[in-house]
Amino acid sequence: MLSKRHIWTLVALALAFGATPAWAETITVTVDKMAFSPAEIAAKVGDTIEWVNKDKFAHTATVKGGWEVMLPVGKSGTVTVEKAGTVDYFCRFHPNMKGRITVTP
Ligand SMILES: [Cu+2]
Repeated sequence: MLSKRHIWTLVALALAFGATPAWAETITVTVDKMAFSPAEIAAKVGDTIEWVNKDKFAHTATVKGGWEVMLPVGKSGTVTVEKAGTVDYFCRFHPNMKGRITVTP
């Protein structure tokens, strides 16, 4: 039989851990007015970057020789960073749109 105290402990654990591991974060980058904002972010290995396109145009987050995330109007896309280093990305449709992710272990 679970006591009230035990139930609250379980609720607290569920809130603390949520759906993803406690150490993994989601970092949101807004895409609007032909720019990534913030343009430079810091992340840790295992974190997820989410781009939310609030612009009137479709965009991408593209790494030369690497991954590409399509960002249609009003949509969002994610990438989970899996290794440490600096990742420079740009928009394939508007190559002057640039962003940088600095990933630490
Ligand atoms: Cu673009």
